[in-house]
Amino acid sequence: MSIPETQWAQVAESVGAPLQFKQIPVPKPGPDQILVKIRYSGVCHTDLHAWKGHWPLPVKFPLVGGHEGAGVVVAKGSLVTGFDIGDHAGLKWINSSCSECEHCRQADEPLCPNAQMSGYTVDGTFQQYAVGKATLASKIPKNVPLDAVAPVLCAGITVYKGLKESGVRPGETVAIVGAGGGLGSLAQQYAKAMGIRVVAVDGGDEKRAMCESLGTETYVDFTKSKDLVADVKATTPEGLGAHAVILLAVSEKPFQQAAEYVRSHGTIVAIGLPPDAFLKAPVFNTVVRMITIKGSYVGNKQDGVEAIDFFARGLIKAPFQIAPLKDLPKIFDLMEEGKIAGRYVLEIPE
Ligand code: 8ID
Ligand code: ZN
Repeated sequence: MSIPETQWAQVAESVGAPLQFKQIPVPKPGPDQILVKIRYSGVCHTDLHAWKGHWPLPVKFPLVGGHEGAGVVVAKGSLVTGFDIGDHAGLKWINSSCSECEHCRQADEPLCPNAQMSGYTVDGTFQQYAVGKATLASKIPKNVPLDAVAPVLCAGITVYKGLKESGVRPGETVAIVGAGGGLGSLAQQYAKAMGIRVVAVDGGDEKRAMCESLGTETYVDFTKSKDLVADVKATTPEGLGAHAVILLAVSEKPFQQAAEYVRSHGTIVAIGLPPDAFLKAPVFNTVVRMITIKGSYVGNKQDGVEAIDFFARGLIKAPFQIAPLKDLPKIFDLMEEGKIAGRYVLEIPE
């Protein structure tokens, strides 16, 4: 397999600078890395946060974003044993971790203080060829379509982990806030596959139609509801509230509101990362209703294996639209306006 010296990539020179679709060098894999010829890459709202410098964590510039990259292994370092040339692989948000700190030893590699993130601290998957540490890359079975599985590599794994972290059990009800977005569409599918009932919360009729097509029982439109708390509670058994709330929205309000419609003894899991936002809940109600509020951040290697396995068994079917890599700026515009129902997946030129 011949690997070129240069390749097409979407590059941001500095925070918020117009993206440039241009030729850059193809990276060479280090001893513990694989080089993946990316075929498809999902576009996550995190990529927009990175480009715009929304978070209190420095971003590398010039930056090639992207962390839902699915493709084919075309080269590997001398220490790599887990992949052969020609295998299908996924590059995810956690591109590498130290393997030696307590978090890594406990298989919590996303918490490693020295972790590198694809499309944030190292170049990601909005390019034809990208590198990642082999032991953190995902194996993708050959019969799994690379376009549809791309969003699973961040969105799918993250919501699957979040559902597990919530402790919600089969038969119970989860409120998914931001259900019409990329993470939300996958969260509905994982919840359904896990036997969990869903109240979808998002805005607009296009997202309503998408949520209904995914089999959600109820959709609460935050742009139309006059009393969101009452509307969410009314859909839950005995009107007592959702057993768990998965917060995926990119706005602060639901992060303050969830404590009002979560069920007593229920759990709120914050996953969305709106800039400069705070979680706030009244101490009295949190105590006397025994509410748990926690964060959840991507997933570890095993979460990745399990989430991809759900997909490979045909249990996860979330809508996605395909666009060429050169259209990334248009997709970021749509995302910023909240106009994307589900996920966009970029087709990377051969
Ligand atoms: O590991 C993590 N914690 C992790 C992993 C991946 C992504 C966190 N994220 C973060 C992203 O950085 C982003 O902040 O999750 C958030 C959602 O990512 P996404 O699903 O890729 O974004 P999207 O497709 O734009 O969907 C967001 C949805 O939120 C809805 C929008 O309508 C959209 O459908 N929404 C908003 I904005 N305000 C809402 C509200 N008040 C709302 N839905 C309900 N109520
Ligand atoms: Zn992501």
